[in-house]
Amino acid sequence: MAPVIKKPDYNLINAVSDNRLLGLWRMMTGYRYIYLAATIGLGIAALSKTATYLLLRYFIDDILGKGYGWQTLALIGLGFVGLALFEGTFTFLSGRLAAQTAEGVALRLRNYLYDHIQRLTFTYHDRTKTGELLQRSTSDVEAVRRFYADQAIALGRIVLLFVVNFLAIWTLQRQLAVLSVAVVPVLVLVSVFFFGRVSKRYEAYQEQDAELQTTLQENLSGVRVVKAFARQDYEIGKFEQENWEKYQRGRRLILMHSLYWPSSDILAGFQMLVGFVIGAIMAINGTITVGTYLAYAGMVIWIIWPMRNLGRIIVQMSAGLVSYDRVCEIITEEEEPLTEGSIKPAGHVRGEIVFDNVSFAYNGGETVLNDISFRCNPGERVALLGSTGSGKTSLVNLLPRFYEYTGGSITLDGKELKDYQRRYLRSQIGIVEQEPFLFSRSIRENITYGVLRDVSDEEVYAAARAAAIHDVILSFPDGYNTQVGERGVTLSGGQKQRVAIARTLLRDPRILILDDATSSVDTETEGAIRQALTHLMQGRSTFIIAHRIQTVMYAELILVMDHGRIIQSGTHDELMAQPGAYRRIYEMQARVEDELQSELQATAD
Ligand code: TTP
Ligand code: MG
Repeated sequence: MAPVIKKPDYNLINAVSDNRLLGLWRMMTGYRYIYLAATIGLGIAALSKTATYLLLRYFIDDILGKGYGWQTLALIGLGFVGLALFEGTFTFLSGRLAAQTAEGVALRLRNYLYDHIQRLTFTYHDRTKTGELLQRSTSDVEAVRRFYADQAIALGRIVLLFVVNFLAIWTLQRQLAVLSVAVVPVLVLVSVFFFGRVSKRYEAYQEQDAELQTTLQENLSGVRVVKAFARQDYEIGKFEQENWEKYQRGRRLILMHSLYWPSSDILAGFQMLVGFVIGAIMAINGTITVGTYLAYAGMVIWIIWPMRNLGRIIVQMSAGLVSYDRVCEIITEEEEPLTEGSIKPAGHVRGEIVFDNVSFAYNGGETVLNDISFRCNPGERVALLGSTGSGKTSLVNLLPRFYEYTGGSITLDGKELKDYQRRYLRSQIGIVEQEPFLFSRSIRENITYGVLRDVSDEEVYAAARAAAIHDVILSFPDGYNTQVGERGVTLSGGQKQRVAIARTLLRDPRILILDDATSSVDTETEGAIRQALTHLMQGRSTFIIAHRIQTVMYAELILVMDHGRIIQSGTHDELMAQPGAYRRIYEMQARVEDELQSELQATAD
């Protein structure tokens, strides 16, 4: 079955908002009732706790020593047990429901981000570090998850405990109630003060974390280069420096936390002390009963301690909010519109391509292509030859609309390329990249990558034969099931290129782009591939980028490029008939071949 590519059912773009709390609220769509249930569970738990203290007061003041029978005492005992069970059960339920919400939101967020990142433009990926994306898709999502699982629910708990216990004390004794919340405004002020500071430091910390991830990720991908250049010490030093910076920023962040704790502790402790003492005096004077005093002492703890936690929660929440912003930055990044454009023919393209005065610049930079004009008739081969950096890759990258040309026009079958849907175009164009990438999957999976139908072994073999890789694959112990290591390191460069050629051929594209596809292959194998391709290229418009004249000489049109311009064009014979770069390259390569031949002769003799 062909995999159906579908967007996650929920579009998170709605959740992007300058008001972060509103955004987080929208992100909860579909889980709000569960979260509401979690809050209600909390409320019931809070009520049970308070009821326990009220029962205690009733027991001491109205039952104890008043000559009630054992039945009454047993009933009160049952009441205590029941309330404790109630509280425990609902605290548990509430935690579970909150976790369900948090995990659900995080799951959706991760899926969405992954999906979204797949759809971003080449330009975005060019300018974004992989480590940054990794960090935001993992660590920042985790901070958002904790926001729902721990912080938001804890905040709800604090508010509920506060309200319930305050009201309960209020019914017992109003002055006491007012007294017991006297420092709360100060606590809140202190929390808010730290909140702002922690936000900033946390943001700096996360940024550095992303930096560290990038360093690590690049180092691991480039491990061969590092070893080859014996730059381990330098790389270790660089990592240690980044790590040290993270440590410093982490310390500054923790400092804020550790400053907050003692200040809130002092305030809370002071508050309780005063409450207890004044309550005790009232009890001694007879203003309140002993039972009321005990109940008050119990309940006031559940006002003050959670309040003291308020600061910590608010401070941690700031992490969730900052991470929310960082995640939103990816969400708001525009996707590459794959299905935008009016042209999406039902069948295949013919492959008539006309460049008319095309110019192009990467991302608003200097132009790397100028005045490019040529025509490729359906089924013809166009060869691109030119020094490195002359713009060959850039030119062919315009065809699948990886990047948009900035001037002139390109038409495909007579219609402007910009009007074609990208997805359609890419289904018609097969490209063998200059540096092919293989996945850490089996060779067969790599070859059939991107083919949305069942493929028979015969088809796979045929493609592999054409790429002159079939016999090599069979020589591996597991044949086509051989796993390709991370980045295909178990294959040689030339073998990777040939697997990539097979992968492209299997897709049977109408337009074929071979960007230096045989650069890592020896002359003999290249000859074999060229022969097989000659057959396969028939009926397809093909762009061949190569440095060897032998590879390009049979093309119907040869373009010689230099500094982003076409300096010569024509067939092999036409170009040979005139002085210029092409003939120079030809003669040079011929001379090298000759010298090689005669040297071989000399050694053989
Ligand atoms: P390329 O088009 O990559 O040059 P090339 O393919 O002819 O070179 P080679 O034979 O080595 O493969 O580059 C042309 C210019 O464009 C060069 O100055 C680098 C620049 N460039 C970018 O700025 N961003 C890109 O993504 C690429 C591919 C090139
Ligand atoms: Mg190139």
